[in-house]
Amino acid sequence: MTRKIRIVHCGSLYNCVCKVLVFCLGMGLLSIIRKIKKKEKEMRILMVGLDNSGKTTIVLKINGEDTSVISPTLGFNIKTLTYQKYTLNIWDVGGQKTIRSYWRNYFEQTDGLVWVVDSSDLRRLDDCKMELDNLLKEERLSGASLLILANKQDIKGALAPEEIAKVLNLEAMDKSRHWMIVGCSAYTGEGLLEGFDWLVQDIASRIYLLD
Ligand SMILES: Nc1nc2c(ncn2[C@@H]2O[C@H](COP(=O)(O)OP(=O)(O)O)[C@@H](O)[C@H]2O)c(=O)[nH]1
Ligand SMILES: [Mg+2]
Repeated sequence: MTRKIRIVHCGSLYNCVCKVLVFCLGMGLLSIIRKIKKKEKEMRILMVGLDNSGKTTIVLKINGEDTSVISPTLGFNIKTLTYQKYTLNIWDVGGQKTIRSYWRNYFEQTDGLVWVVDSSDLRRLDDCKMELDNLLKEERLSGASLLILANKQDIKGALAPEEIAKVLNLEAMDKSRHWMIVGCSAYTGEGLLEGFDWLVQDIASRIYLLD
């Protein structure tokens, strides 16, 4: 009887020790990851949106590169750049219909989402709304700040950011989401800094809260 009790007791003690160990390990790992991220002040930004909306052009423009020759992105580009006092790892992923299902491979550890809209492509706005709605259902992106860039404002007939916001029904978005919409042009550069300044500050206020 005593022995039985002892065995049970030992078993639960063993379980307990294991749980504590796993917990400590988890916390240790988490704090190490936090420290590394904090030290380097890194942010992971995912650029998504329909193909031809201007994602690649925007990344080049922000980085001060030539935007005159752009070819469609078939896989993805990663651009690492210094922005204010932060290092941004920008993942620019191809948006063609056939490869949109691969977007999910890039969701992990995303701090900021940039959803780019071609404001002059009125025909595909429904498609754009549907893809954005699907993306925002993704659990792994639930904590990411969302910047919506209403791009190609330099084109005559492009919808203003307020109109794009209406079409995308942004006001109906989950209240916990941090989001902003900005009108921009990857050609002239208008609006890009305003948008990225907001994004970087919003992420910093969450991740680097204890600075
Ligand atoms: N007029 C205008 N054209 C743009 C702008 N941004 C991108 N483009 C053009 O739109 C096309 C698609 O751009 P790209 O960056 O490849 O789009 P992505 O598929 O979203 O990466 C290219 O011909 C660009 O030159 C913009 O702000 N204004
Ligand atoms: Mg591209």
